[in-house]
Amino acid sequence: MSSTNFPPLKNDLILRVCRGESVERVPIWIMRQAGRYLPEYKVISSEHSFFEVCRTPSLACEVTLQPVRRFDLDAAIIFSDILVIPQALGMQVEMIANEGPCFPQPLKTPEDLNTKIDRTRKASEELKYVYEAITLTRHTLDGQCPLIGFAGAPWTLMSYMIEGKASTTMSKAKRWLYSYENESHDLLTVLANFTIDHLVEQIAAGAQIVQLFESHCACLTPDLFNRFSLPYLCQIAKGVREKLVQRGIPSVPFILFAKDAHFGLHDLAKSGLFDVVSLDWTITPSTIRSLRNENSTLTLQGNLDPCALYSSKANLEKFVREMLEIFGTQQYIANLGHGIYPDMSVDNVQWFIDAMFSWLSPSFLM
Ligand code: 1CP
Repeated sequence: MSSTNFPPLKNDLILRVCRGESVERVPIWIMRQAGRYLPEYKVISSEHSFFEVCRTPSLACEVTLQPVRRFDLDAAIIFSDILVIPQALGMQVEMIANEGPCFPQPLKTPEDLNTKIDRTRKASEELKYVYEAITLTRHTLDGQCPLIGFAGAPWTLMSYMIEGKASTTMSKAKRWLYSYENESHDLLTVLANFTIDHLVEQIAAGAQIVQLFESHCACLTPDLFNRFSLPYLCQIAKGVREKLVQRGIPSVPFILFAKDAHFGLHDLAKSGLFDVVSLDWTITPSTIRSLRNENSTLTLQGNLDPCALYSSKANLEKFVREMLEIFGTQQYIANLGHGIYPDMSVDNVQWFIDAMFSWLSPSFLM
């Protein structure tokens, strides 16, 4: 299937917002919109393992389309996982039902960097299945809405590779930052370079936006964030753009989600490297206003507490109104402050989307 000649886009609202253009309505998509809260996803995942779905383009395409068939969403996100990168570098990753990812042989000492990771591997060879899924999905979407590609940021990947699974303290991974500083930078550099190639290949295959997830900032001090996360986020944003220029591929909007990195948001906004900064639900209205002042071209995304989806329809409408009062209706993409949980109801997701749809930009109502 060709990664050119894609069907024309019928809904480019989110792309216009990312470019800072004025829009008639706030676009909306939901982090982890494809997943276990959808009955149709549960059918597929009862028949196929998680990584089998990721590795089979027709299944990944089907699961990506499920939420956009059901809801009026303004973007689809390709079904994959951030952990395909450690896998591609040679590490074994298992997905344990109701628990999450598990690395049976995590990195324990810096010597493991020479034995458990194969630096010679290339994204273009190891992750072809992701790019095939993107091309197929972009054709099958038939221009309904743009397709988002994504990757996990280096620190988040490094923390899984060392912890071996989700952790609240991240103390094993943080031990590396304090005791093996050079080796930590070595690993983060390998991951950043691989991530650049993975995002460029996704764009070459048809992704129309990319989002980088730095999900594990909550355990970092501002100093650790400045030394071990921020430089790599910036390196990736620059590196992707440079490689796209070299390959003659038009650039696409870049969204950064650095969860719990409140101490780093101003630097991220000021850097001018990201078209969109996605915010979690802990961010205060005054921080949101100051980010807007910091960089007038920046689009913000977020930040409803996912647990607000447990509330009544009337309360959800109130939360949406409050969000719009804080963010405004321009340079803003409505989303949750993190991914949706498996026990959330599809009706409440519908109410959230309906509530967003009922708010049109005042300038377009005149
Ligand atoms: O609609 C979509 O967003 C689907 C695509 C997607 C994305 C963007 C999946 C499918 N995973 C991700 C990103 C991802 N994966 C992140 C970054 C976003 C975030 O912070 O949530 C992270 C940290 C992971 C790692 C991961 N994979 C977790 C989190 C575990 C933890 O440490 O808390 C889990 C549970 C997975 C498995 C997974 N990935 C995706 C799905 C639908 C699932 C559930 C698997 C299942 O069916 O049981």
